[in-house]
Amino acid sequence: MSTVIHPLRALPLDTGWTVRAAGGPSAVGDVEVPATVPGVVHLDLLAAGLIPDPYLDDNESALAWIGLVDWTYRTELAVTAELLAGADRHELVFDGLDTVATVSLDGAPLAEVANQHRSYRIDVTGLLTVGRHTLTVAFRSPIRYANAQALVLGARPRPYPLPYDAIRKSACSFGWDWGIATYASGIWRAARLESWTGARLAEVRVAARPDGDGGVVTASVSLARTADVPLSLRVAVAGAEQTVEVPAGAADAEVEVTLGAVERWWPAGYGDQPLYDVDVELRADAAVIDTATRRVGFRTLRWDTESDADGTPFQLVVNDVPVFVKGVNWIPDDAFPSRVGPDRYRRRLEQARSAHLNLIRVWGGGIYESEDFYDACDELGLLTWQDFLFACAAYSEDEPLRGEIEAEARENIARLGHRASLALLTGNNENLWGYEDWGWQRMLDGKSWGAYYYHELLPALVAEIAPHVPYAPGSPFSPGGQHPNDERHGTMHLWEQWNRLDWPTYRDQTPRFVAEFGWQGPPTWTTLTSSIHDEPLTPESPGMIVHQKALDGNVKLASGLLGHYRVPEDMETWHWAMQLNQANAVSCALDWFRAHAPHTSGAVVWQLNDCWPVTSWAAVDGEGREKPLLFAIRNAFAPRAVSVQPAGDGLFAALTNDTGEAWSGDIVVRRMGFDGAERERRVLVGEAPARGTLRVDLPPVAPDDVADEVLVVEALGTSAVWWFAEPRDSALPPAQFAAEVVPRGDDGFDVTITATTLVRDLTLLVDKIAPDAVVDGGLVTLLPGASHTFRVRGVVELAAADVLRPGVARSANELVAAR
Ligand code: BMA
Repeated sequence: MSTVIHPLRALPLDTGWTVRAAGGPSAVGDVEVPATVPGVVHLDLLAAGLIPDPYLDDNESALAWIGLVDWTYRTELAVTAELLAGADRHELVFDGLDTVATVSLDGAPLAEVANQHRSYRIDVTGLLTVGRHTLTVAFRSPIRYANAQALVLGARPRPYPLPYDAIRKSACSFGWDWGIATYASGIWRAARLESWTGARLAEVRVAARPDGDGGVVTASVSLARTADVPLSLRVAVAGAEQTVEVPAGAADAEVEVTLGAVERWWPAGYGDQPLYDVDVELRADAAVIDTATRRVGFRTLRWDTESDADGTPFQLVVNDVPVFVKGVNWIPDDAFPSRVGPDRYRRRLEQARSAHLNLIRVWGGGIYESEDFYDACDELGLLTWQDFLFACAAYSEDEPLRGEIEAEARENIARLGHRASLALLTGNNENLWGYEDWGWQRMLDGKSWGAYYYHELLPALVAEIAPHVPYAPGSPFSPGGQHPNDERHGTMHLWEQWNRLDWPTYRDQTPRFVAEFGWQGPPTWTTLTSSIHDEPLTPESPGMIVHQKALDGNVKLASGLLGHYRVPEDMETWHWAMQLNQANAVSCALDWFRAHAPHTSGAVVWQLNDCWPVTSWAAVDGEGREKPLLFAIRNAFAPRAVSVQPAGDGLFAALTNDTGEAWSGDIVVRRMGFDGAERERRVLVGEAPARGTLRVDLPPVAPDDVADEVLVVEALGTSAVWWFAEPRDSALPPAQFAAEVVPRGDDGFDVTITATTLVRDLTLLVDKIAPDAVVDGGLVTLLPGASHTFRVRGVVELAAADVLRPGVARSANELVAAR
């Protein structure tokens, strides 16, 4: 007898939802409001006009009650005879529930869930009859649940008050040193009803590897079945295909497809990103009953951690080419991540790529991002480094956490393992370091802290599910078993400069790989003033303090400024000074780390993005506007860059050439007065190999007046300036320059600035001209008589007067007393 098997059908459950408070201190009573799925409660209350925008002023504390409330979502499920016909299994599928909830059908509980980081599938076969059914998802207060669980699991160390480590929910949703606390609840990812017969693809694991000029794709699937029928599995990629028979009863199948010729996938800056669709079909008789597609790229990738004379490198090698990692750390792009769709991911990641970045580290206190994020990374050549979701805290190894962590890890390794961009999985953020240095051991008193996850469970799961993906137990981590944050071994996080020392002390360290370091600065002026309405607005006014989450943040901002600039008296100049100092700090570090390649083989800036409007380490603010820091990264990571660095009593020039072509030529070294007069000129010759760094000792220089001279080094088609004195101790004159604007049709305006005086770090804060305006660069130093052309987009009209308006074209000069 042959069974007729119908293809899997999916009915989206994205309509008709409502949500209401079901318990706890609701400030909106138990009113039922329409709910968006996917989404969270805050966004529904906001859409209903019941709460103000959480991101404005101090609405964060005014809305903290939301996290103490139990929220119940409800919708009606209209079941038709057609829906029931031809399927012997019906399942409710939730791609993400945030977080602790009971799912019920017609009032009868079906499942208890407690993990934001995984999906759920609930069998409702036999419960569905023709007619209307009520589906509810009743969330419990995440704060009250986490507190109760912390009592059950035992107290453990962490740097923030609430026990985010006792619940499998994005750590930063409880607040972070850049993040608003939302304690959100909701059906935060898609939900659907799946109906199928016989079998479906339960898990699809794909791997692609180059093989000479060709490539090999392996697809391994796990099946869910209701019937012991024979099946076949067909896998097609780039015109080649293979089919295997899957005997009745078999739960797994594997297909290998060999391709004669494939193009290699490269990280940004090293080549193109050709991607290939792998189409997987499950068939019963001749009929296709389930399908899946995974996009792959062909590249080899490894991290070289073979110890050397200096310690242990952490050198990325792609397609046998060593890659200097130009990275940024990534946090959720919105404190309500359900709002972030493909366009927003793409825009943010294009901003990253425009700054010559080639790696994005998805930090462990956030989320596993959606497919849209990793799609964009694959397409843009942005390597991804994904932390497993543990951050800065000790985690219990007991149930229910233990089982949940295994389930979420399995699911996400299988989901992401095929990605061309996926370069590294790491066990956690800073937990190995915390265990060593942050006084945890006394507090733990022998209790578990997560070592089992980082050293046993996670590496075993990676080896089982995606053995081709590199794994490291944590960040920072030393591969040879040394202290996890040892400068000589593996990855390092550098925070002392921001916390305690000043930024020139980055030059006291030559780590093998910097996975985190950064400096704070306020968001763009437009973002700041549209989210904080203090009157008067000062660095310490109430809203500014709410939107500054770092421990002693403002004190560190001020003390970090003093070595370089005078403290400005007015708010708008304070804002510029802090943004500039942030950019200067990161420039200093990046130039230094890059100058030491390949001993230092990568620098990952903390952090690319923000999740709301806040003073933070980000380069792009919470409304997506670019801070001067992004220009600093763009300048420092240019494919060909020169910097001047101190070495003992002297100086050296570092010529970094990340292009595939060697460079040779003159290295022109000029000592110049601030007035533009050349005082001394030396010409050296040198060769910067392809993908290499040349370090050249500069002849001794003896400035006549350190406050009034610079050293300019020209090579590689670019140049660098060395300042003998900090700006505040220098004779920088009030900046004088002229602006000329030329329209470029649909492509914005060219703004040419010609300097009369020396102008240091000229930057156009174009958001002050129009909120959506963008400019292609900044932090440009011009010698007297020199000019630079910026491209400004996102404005309809632009005149020189707009650019010369107070507060728009800014420089370091104005933060220095005129002499
Ligand atoms: C590191 C990160 C984050 C934090 C950042 C700035 O510790 O891992 O936890 O936001 O520093 O303090």
